[in-house]
Amino acid sequence: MSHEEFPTERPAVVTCGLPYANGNLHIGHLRTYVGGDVYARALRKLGQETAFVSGSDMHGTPVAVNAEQEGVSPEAFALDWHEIYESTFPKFDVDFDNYGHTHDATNVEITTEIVQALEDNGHVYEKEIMVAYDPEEEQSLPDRYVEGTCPYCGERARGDECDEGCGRHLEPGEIEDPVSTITGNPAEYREQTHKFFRVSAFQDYLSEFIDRLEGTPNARNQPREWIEGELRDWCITRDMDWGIDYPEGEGADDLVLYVWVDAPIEYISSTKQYSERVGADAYDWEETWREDGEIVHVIGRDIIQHHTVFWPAMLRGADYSEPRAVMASGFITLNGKGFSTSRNRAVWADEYLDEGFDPDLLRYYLATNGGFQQDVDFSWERFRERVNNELVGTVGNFAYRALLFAHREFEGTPDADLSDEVRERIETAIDDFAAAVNDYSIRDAGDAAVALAGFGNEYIQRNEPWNLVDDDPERAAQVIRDCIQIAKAVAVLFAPVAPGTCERLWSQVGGEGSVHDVTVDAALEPPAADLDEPDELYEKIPEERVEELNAKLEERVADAEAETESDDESDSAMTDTDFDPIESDRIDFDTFQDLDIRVGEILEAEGIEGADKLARLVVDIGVEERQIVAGIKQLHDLDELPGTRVIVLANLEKAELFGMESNGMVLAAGEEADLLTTVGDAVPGERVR
Ligand code: B3M
Ligand code: ZN
Repeated sequence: MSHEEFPTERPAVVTCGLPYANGNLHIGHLRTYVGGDVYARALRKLGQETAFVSGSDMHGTPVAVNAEQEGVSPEAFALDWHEIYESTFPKFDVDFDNYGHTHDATNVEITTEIVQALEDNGHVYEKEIMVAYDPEEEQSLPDRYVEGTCPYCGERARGDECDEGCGRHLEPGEIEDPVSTITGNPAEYREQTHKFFRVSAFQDYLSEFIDRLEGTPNARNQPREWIEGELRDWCITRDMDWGIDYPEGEGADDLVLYVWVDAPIEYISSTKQYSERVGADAYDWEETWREDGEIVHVIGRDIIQHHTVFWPAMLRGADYSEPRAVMASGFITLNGKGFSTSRNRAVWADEYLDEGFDPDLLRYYLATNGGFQQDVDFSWERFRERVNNELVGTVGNFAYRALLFAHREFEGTPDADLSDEVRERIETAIDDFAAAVNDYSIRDAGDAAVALAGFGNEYIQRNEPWNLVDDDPERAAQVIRDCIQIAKAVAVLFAPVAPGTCERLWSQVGGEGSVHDVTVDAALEPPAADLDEPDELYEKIPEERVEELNAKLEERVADAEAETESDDESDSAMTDTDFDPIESDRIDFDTFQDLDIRVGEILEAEGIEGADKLARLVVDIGVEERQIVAGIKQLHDLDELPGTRVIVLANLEKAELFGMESNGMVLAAGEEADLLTTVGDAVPGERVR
């Protein structure tokens, strides 16, 4: 690591905190990934050689506990989510050079090597400790298998983190009044031998490290207290099956590594996989990780301690390079309240795209609606405001006006030299952009580009080229020539935040190749002489859309709450007569007509391996055969189903369930999924009216 300004001569790697492969991604999760992607692209714009990597976090109790609830193996469960994440990120133009996962061979190998190096270098010791144990289940209760009271702040906490209180990492045995999350019974403490990493021995090193660490101020300030206080050693083993085995021959063969050991190592493994793919001449992972490359970690602020205490000590202890910077994002709320997966209080990543919004709009919002370390709120109202005022009003409006004028009046870029005023303004924008990157502020980098477009609007307004074309065509040509250059510079400088729309703008100014392959210098290179007719980059969001989206969200939250309530009641109060009341809102006949309901015949039915409720059906609906995933695995004898007539909602949007496409819905009644059928001789394909 150097502390020279970017760009430096050394390769950089930008990493994003690994998402646990255990559930759906919402737009709040995307803040870190968009942030990392913008930062990696911005570094490249400065000419910095940069790899951008991440991967799925497959191990640990966050995955094991959720897999158990679904009744599937942690491996199958995590792999399914991994595949979903892998395909979701590119849809938001979060383009990792490599996206691996912690259970792949590269990570198992490098993790084993690093732990072995820590053992060999004398940084690991064995100790007998008391670990939580569930006597009824006869099993140890690591991490999320146990809850209780945080010994530091008194809040309710999970076994290894005080996520609602002081945010500290908790060691096994520390949590007070432990309760098993499996049975709800009080847990016992039992003695067990575990491996400990001697973090305490790195105190002097870490005090110096934290002084040189760059990034957002929270990542430097928050850990000081821990580093300068009593620095405790970390238990790096767990008594569970799911994880990477402790290296052989070290006396811990029945234990796996704590998830926080192999998770950050995936940053290295993922970089290595990238090198292996492109060749070490193109990118050498060892130069980065062994010879002081520029390592930048982009994370959520809840995992600062792991990245600024535990991880650098581990890197140091195993002779790897230390991070140059940690950028830790603030939290994100939705309409002022927390996102909640269980209460369906979220805007899901795929839902955002299904609404037909361009990913650049969300990227812009997430990257610039507050400083990276600030907490930000998402609301559709604010989203609309920012899109309409800044993307449509400033960036899009300027580019379209300038390019349309050039196309109509000059059929392209007029033959004139760039004015000094505009050259200097673009140079200032480039300097602001570079300063923002060196300041780890993606918001300022985005603002530098938008401010330049704002200047463009002001410039065109002030010079009124439309009034000059007849009287002073030379001056008109000059103004438009300047404006095309500004549009080109905006395409270059705004590309990290809005990669898709800037690629379009780049081609509208006649840029060659991809805007993502050029550096900031291209902002001042002459635009092409011939320009096609431009189209608009962004579209206004009407107010009704916001109302509609808010209503959808409220309805979903209410549904989720009603569901939890009825689940709570189902054991006691549910009787045969407890049916939902009839909806008071009537629908009109046209709305009913919108439903394309068909008679179908089941051709195949099989359980989906690993999923406890889902079955895959192939249904003939006359016009075509459909694959439909239905939650009927335990409710029907699947072998009996082929040949059964069913009723299918054929124009329901496609969904992906357990990694499988479900194209339509088989209608069924009640808790037991009693399948709807026909009593006469309607054939598959017939519409239900
Ligand atoms: N999987 C997710 C979290 O705690 C965790 C990050 C690992 S980064 C090496 O936010
Ligand atoms: Zn606490």
